[in-house]
Amino acid sequence: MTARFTRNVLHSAIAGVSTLALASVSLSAVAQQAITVGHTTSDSSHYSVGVDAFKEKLEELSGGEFTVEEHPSGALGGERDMIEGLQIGTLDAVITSTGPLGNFVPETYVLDLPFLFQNYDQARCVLDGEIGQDLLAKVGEHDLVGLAWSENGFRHMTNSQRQIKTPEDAAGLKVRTMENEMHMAAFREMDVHPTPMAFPEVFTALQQGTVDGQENPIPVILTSNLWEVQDYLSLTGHVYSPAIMLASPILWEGLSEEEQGWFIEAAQAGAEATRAEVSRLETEGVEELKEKGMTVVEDIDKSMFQEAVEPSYKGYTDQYGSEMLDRIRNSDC
Ligand code: EAX
Repeated sequence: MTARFTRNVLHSAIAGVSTLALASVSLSAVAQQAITVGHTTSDSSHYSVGVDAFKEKLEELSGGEFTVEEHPSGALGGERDMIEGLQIGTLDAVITSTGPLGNFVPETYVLDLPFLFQNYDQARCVLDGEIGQDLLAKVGEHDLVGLAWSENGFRHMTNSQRQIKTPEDAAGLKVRTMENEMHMAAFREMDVHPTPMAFPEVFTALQQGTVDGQENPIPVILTSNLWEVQDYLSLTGHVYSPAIMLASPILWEGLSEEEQGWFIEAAQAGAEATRAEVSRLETEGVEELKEKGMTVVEDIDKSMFQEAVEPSYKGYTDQYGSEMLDRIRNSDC
């Protein structure tokens, strides 16, 4: 074989290899897909801890085929806006409380009833069991994809006017609530004036005195700096606030079965991390809020609040029946 021929063969082989290498590099660059995940709490919140864990697990399972872009602090709108965004495909995934979810999936309203769950273990047990899985399936019937139940936490009342020790102390206050008819009905039973509002508007509304108070779990009160505009915190724990990681059906339909499995496993990893952070902040966070100057009422007789809001259950069962409520109450969780 002449030297020239050998050289030509060599050159074309090198050219071939480099083209192939270039193609594989560009292919892998093209193949990597960034998944946008929105939520309303800050990038130091319990949801953000969950996004980090979701990202790590999804990148691991997909070998880098998928990566995650977090959009915290309501950058993409309130929870209701973002859920609507999933349905039309303007974002890929959301971590949201169930606050506005009942407007899309009425079956989940049962979870928002006050004092339904007595503690975290019971709530997590129900959501991770058959009842929770049935409700995730219901989410799938409403143009959304329920990836996993996450957690917001037990909600407590804050306000700028006075210490709340009894339902009577709360009467007359204008309190921001989520856009959730179960929560609003419960507050009306205490003669509180519920003012539904998307979370991104809450800090300013409190700062300007448009509302006197709001109610949220410790992690939200702490990491969204609500202590800057609220003087009093009462550990009412009046309702357990589930969170849920939702995906857009448009994203979902484009995934293979294997890829869908990766998303579910990664969402579960995220939920686990969020729950651990909620548990940590449920205790450490109260001390931090005291150090930031909040007056914290801890010795609350919850039975007084439970009795006051009990009549709101009738409104729920009149409209939605008691089947799911009975299942939860009779569960062995
Ligand atoms: O999900 O709107 C609320 O009060 C929620 O707790 C908040 O957006 C975190």
